[in-house]
Amino acid sequence: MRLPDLIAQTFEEKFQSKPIIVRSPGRINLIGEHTDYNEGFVLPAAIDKSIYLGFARNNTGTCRVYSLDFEEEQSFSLDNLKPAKGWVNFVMGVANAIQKSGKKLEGFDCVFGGDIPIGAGLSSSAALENGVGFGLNQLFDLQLERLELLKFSQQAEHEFVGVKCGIMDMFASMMGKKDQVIRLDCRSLAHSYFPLELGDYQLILCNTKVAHSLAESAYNQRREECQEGVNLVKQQFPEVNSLRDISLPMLDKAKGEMSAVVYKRCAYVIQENERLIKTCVALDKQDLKAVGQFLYGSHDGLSLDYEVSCPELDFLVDYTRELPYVLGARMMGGGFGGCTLNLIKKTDKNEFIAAISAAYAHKFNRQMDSYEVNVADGTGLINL
Ligand code: GAF
Repeated sequence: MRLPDLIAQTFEEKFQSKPIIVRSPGRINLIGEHTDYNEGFVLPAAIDKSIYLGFARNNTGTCRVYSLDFEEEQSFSLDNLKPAKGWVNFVMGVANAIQKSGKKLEGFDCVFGGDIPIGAGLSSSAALENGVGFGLNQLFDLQLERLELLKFSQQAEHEFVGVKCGIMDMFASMMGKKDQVIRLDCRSLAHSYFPLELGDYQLILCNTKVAHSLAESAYNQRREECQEGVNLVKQQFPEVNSLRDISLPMLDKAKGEMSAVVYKRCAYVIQENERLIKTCVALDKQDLKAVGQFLYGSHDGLSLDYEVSCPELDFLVDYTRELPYVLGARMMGGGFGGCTLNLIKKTDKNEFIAAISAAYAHKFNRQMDSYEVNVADGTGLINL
């Protein structure tokens, strides 16, 4: 049975009413990692792996939410919402953000489940938050724009989940368009779409299947380190507001004031923004070899300077470096586990997956997963 049908069927069994069904996708990011919260650029896209959610009003003050994947039901009242434990925070966080904006919610039932691998760095949490916002907007006719909804998703992440994430994941999931990559300026939220034309090449994700526990604390710490760098550069260049405004020569002028760690974090972000701009030029010229080199450059920066990689991710990227049919690879997302993104020749896909899976299993005594991803539309209603 297709996932949306399964959601509808489960909903009717549990709650005895017919739901509306929302699809909300995960995302990939071609390049531009840890640049979003530094007001830089990112190059993500929504993918064909999604969470599906069914919603109906229940005419009470209580919300009942069932997770198909966790086989667990949670309920909460809309009065005085507070962070709790586990996945229900993603739902409550969005409901809370909507209510704080002055919009009125009433009791609802929800069933959700999906095929975005959890903890793989494909933004299943942003997909869920966007799906909740989108569904409640429809259900209660709140007249909220997509841009408002995705900001509520980010607010939920900050206030209920405790991760001070940037805007990239929710933006890509909500605003994605089939076969198009989004070039997003995370300062102004100005964005443009362009087709991802990879010719004989395609993107394959390799999932390390590890999620090191450092991820959340290190993420917030990186944000603080970047801010510390900005504050120090600002003493000499008062016009500076974020790393986006800082060039390497400017950073170098303040180098004596900052720790070596803060310096390399900031240098990475500045270089990653430059790499992204060059990647757009290379994509425009269909120069995929150059794109591949920028992917490796991004990985090296993330691993050595930003220090958000891990042995499993490094191994998967290093393994590809000598393979003639791989143009580039890098870790993707927040880091400390999850997936690598690989630009590989279509004809060598099977050989690639077999070889890298065997090498990974041999090295870590653990199986990796691999996925072909296609670029898909963002969050929306679907008809069964
Ligand atoms: C995570 C965050 F949620 C994003 O905002 C972004 O910072 C990313 O890590 C790193 O680029 O996915």
